[in-house]
Amino acid sequence: MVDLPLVARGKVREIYDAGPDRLLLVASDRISAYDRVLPTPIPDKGAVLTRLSVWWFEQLAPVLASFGAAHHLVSASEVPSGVAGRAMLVRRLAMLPVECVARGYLSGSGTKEYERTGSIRDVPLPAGLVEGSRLPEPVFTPSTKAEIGEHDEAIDFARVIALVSAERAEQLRELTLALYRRGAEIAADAGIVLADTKFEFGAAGDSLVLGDEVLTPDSSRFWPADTWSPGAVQPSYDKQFVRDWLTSSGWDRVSEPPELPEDVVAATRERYVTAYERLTGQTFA
Ligand code: Q0T
Repeated sequence: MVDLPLVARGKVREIYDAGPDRLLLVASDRISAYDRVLPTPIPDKGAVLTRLSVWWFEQLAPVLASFGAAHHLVSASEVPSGVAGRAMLVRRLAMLPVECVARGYLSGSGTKEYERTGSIRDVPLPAGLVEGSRLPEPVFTPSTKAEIGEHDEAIDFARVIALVSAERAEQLRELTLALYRRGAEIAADAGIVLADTKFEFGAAGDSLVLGDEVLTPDSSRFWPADTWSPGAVQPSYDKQFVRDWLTSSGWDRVSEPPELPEDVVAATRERYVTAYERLTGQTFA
């Protein structure tokens, strides 16, 4: 499909060497659930996520510019024909060793941390919050990439400083929160709660460059705004049909995951396309 050297393979995407200062990021149609890649692809998922990412890079350009930063996208059209529509040609960067997560809502590991400490990372929070609660202010919750198969490891701000310098750590936190706020505002207009999201940055001299894919359902928690109701785990905008079906299938989450039935695949594809169309106001076609 691509006649370039493979640099890295993730659960649902691949990275290829596209020249000394270029990489090709290819999004597959694979889907993961409960930390496992399922055997059944979701048609067009890679294309939807790529087009969504490209659209977000455009939306976020003013926020990036206000920080003297940029994004890594070079072209989504000048890509090898075998992966047309689901690939991005990007600037090759020196990636910073910090996963920059912003959370505007309490969920998952954030809820656990809050229940244990009353804070999230270095930020004290009011009492009485529950799974799904909106936070008074979005919080920067960095992590470091774990070994393959492991979950990312939460780190405090002091550890970010130790990894990238105080000046850069501050910059990462402020830019991450600014990007999250803008993303959440745009998502809200589309009836989608952006609960949290993860950004990855590279450095180009003194400036930050936003890399990776951005604000997709694979890098973020998207919740339908109309059913948002704190107090329980919120349904996922994109993967809920898959999770519900896997749960009802009797799969033990240990053995090979089962093939998804056609109607679950179709409903899930529809969710990805609808998210794209609602966010961008464009038809996916
Ligand atoms: C990267 C240099 O591990 C990753 O993906 C697994 C398939 C994430 N990753 C990103 C890079 C990027 C980007 N994006 C870039 N622009 N320059 N490296 C490497 N791994």
